[in-house]
Amino acid sequence: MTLAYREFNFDGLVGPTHHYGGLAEGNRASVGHRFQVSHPRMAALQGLEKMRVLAGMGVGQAILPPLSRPRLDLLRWAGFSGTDQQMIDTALRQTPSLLSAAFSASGMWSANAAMFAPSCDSRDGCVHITPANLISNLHRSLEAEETAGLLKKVFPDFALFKHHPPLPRTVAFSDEGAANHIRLVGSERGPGAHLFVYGREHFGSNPLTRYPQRQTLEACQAIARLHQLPEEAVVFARQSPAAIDAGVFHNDVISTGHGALFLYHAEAFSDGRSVVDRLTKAFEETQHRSLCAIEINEFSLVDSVQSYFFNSQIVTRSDGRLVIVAPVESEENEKVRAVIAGLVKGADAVIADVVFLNLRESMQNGGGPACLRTRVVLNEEEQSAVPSRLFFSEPLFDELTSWVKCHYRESLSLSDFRDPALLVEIETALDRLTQILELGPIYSFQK
Ligand code: SUG
Repeated sequence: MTLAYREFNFDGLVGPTHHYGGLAEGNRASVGHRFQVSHPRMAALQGLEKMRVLAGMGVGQAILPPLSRPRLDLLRWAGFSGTDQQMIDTALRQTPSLLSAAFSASGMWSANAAMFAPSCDSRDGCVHITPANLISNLHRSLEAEETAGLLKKVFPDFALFKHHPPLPRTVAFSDEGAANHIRLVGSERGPGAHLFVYGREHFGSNPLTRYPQRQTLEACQAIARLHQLPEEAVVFARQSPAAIDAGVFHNDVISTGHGALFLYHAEAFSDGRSVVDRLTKAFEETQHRSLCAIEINEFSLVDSVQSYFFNSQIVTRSDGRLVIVAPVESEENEKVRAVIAGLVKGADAVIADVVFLNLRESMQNGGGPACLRTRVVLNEEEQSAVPSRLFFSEPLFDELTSWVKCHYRESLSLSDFRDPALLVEIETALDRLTQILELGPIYSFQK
């Protein structure tokens, strides 16, 4: 019997402490908005609206709850002592960035939560999940263990889902999850072909870059092995140093793909010609059809980072046509807008339509549409093993919208972290959320 597979976008729900810490070096938006006032309520509503729009097109949509913040254990590790309140006050005075790291809502960018391999792709027929260790940034490294625990709740049948631990926390295995991975596939039943993108080779020589090279080749190779992907279906590619220095901190800021379509900027990769040749060969040999690889050179790396065009989501709507879901920043950039218009022009265009979404609150931290979701391809048996409330529905959207409006602050700045009422508000909100999602206690404060 051939199983039907469906791609789901699991979007990270924006957490109540969404703020701008300027914590991510090499991510221009993050650094550029350091300590500016954020709007958690609006951020969460913008994220929910994206889910509603995608679900409305017939795209598989599900939700991942936020991680619990603040992580006051970080402050204790760093030598602060006294009551929670005293630690927060002292940290704000002495090292506001560390305090910001403890409160970071960065788990919302679920593209960095993990890498997944569908069961139709792996040799053992299991769904493989490796949470990202995210060691390149302190605030993000705090996510790994919690994400691993959360994913075990979301994908609880260990006969179907193989949960690997995050890769060892060392520079050799620096891993940022699915943001550096693209699965391309010729038919919905799979198996697919896999592009893994890295910035640095631990056991090799590397070009000098001003900004961090977050993903290593060794991490990519380890995941391809752990996930039991056939060698002929896997391609490893190095990001171009020029892209990293233009602010391309993850590959999903400079190339993207869906189905048999691969869109990439001319300067995305080192030796880009060879990358596309290798990918085309791997795709054609494993999928028995041709890859539609479209190179974009009509705008610069700078335009790519400013517009976040490549961080659009390309999705299949219910009539089987592709739609590109782009951030409004792409519409505002004239050159990018012209390229999009060209892509969707004509009845036989590869992409049928474009939808622009306002995700500015997340964008101001460098998180576009594709950062807010991770793609998980599941067959029917695997879908039924996921807690059903996590799948998007209009009633759930209404409930979550009221929940956000009731519990989230309209605005936040760093000094608000001193307000003891905020900690109570967060716990009340997250406690209520686990009831709405019917997940039982998942947060440490609930145990
Ligand atoms: O890791 N920003 C995130 C953005 C992640 C975007 N994800 C993908 N491209 N898939 C990062 O750089 C900023 C947090 C702050 O500065 O407060 C931050 O972590």
